[in-house]
Amino acid sequence: MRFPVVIVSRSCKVVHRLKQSPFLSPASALWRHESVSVLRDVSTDVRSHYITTPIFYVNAAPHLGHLYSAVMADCLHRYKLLQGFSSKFATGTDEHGLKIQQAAEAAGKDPLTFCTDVSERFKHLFSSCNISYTDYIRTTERRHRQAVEHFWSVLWNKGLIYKGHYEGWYSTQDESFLTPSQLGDAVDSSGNQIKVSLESGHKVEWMKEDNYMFRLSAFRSQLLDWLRGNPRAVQPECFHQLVLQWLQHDLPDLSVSRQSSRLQWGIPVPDDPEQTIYVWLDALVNYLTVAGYPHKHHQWWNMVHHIIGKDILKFHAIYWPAFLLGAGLPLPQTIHVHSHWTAEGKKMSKSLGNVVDPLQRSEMFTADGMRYFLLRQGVPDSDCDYTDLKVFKLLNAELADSLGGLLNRCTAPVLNPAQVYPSFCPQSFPREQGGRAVAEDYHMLDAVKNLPSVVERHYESMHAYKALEAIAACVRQTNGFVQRHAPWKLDKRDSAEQRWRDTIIHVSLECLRVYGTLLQPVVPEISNKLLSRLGVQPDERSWASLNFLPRYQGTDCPFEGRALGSDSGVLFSRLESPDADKHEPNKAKKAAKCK
Ligand code: ME8
Repeated sequence: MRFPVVIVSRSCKVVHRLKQSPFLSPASALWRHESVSVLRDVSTDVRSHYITTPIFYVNAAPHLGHLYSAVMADCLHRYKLLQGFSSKFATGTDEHGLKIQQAAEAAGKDPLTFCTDVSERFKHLFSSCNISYTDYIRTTERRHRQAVEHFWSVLWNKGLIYKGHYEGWYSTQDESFLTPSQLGDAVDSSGNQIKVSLESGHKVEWMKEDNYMFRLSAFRSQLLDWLRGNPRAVQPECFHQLVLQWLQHDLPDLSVSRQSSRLQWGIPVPDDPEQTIYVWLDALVNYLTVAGYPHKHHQWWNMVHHIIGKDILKFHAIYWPAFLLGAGLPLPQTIHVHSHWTAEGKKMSKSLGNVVDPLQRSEMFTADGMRYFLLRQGVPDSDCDYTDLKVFKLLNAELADSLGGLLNRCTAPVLNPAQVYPSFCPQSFPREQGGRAVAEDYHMLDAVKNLPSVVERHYESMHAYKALEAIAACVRQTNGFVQRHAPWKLDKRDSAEQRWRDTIIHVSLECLRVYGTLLQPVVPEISNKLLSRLGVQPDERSWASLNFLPRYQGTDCPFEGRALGSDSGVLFSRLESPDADKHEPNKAKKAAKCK
């Protein structure tokens, strides 16, 4: 069997070209900036992207953090598709290991039935929230067992796994080995002194076993080279630095099996039923299983984006690349790390009883509402706090009032009795100032023209909150434009006034078309409703179809004169909360240092 050469640097070739904005008129050149247009080299457009979430433990019900990772990955996947790439998007459940074995015992169920029940709850949550995964993997599937067995055999045949002895601390809750410097002292609920992991707070136990070891120590310098040569391999930057810092220390070999007498619920080591494969090795290989490993993974194992929480960084940025290097497989393109959600300022935990149920919240605020909130308020670099009040405030302000209000104004029969995309009049809104448009209007046009490249940059780097902040600012500008010119006050009997009124609405609908297109990865249902109302057909919703306000540039607009869609319903219904108006509005968080 042949394996491809390890490719450690595979940055996508993108041709950047500075271009004069068509919206720059000489009269206003001083206060407007040049826009940057990003042109893709067509030879790279055929690349296939593969996007993954962690596979989630089935020991407990899904919580808000799980949905957050899935929504982030879904946003990236939908964005790649809109850009014309092919994209595979995998999520699923991690079903082996001691922790699951114990949870099934406690529930009085056989492990597989227990896993199936909880895995179905994840599936239900994801379908309720429009998580458009293309593959759902369960580690108890046969295809996965075959992939893990093959992967193990490759490492074994290369002499990277050897029979040894492990003695040290182990956290079952984290399924992780810890060094003494990672431990702290604590007292359990019965008053006993215990050792806990400093990072997770979970209890650790002393473990002493004969088992198989992976030669992790042999990969330290290769890992350092990979990270130094690929400064964007782990994002955001603070997490990249953290991994480099970890690698300054010795990297001991890693125990990759447990005695079957202790752990039965897992995949047996090939040719040694006395040992069960370590759950993290088992779990990480899921990414390869979905890609078609061991025989058909090449198309997808080429541009891999892992989305993970900060709690599992060590497994993904040290163990996993070391396993892949050992097996002679390419390393991921990017590991996108995000921080955690807390609830009312506290870590979410079953014992505190403050776990936010994402399914119940998505029923309360709608799926798009929760998706918008998580991506608008979630800042990957630092922890974010969840409260229901923040959700009410944000969704009412930005989805119901600002975006919904704009659509409603521009499509209301009183202003648009013909229910069409009206005509643009170049004399009313000329490229040089001198018509009815004022300086702020040109400024808005520039902002909307530049918006796709701004949003593209932020979606690429998984800073959706910055993309949404930029869109929300443009929506406010367009509302300002309509308010400033008050088209409802223009004289209906005067044809020049009518042309100007139609132009105001045409420009506003063009802005809305851009917002609807760019918002598709975040709020697919709302975007669909908005674009359908504007009469934009499904094949006119891609990134390539954006072409904002062509009539201003002197070319034809395919929408001009077209009938609006018939669904004139409310875009997003205002949410009612008794406390919502008592508090000051919360501003979206800005990027902060990693915490
Ligand atoms: O670690 N805020 O599964 P897991 C944000 N099975 N995200 C959170 C979060 C929070 N408070 N809590 C959890 C496992 N997450 C392994 C993964 S992958 C090969 C194996 C999200 O059920 C976040 O993505 O404990 C975190 O990394 C993941 O859920 C952990 O899920």
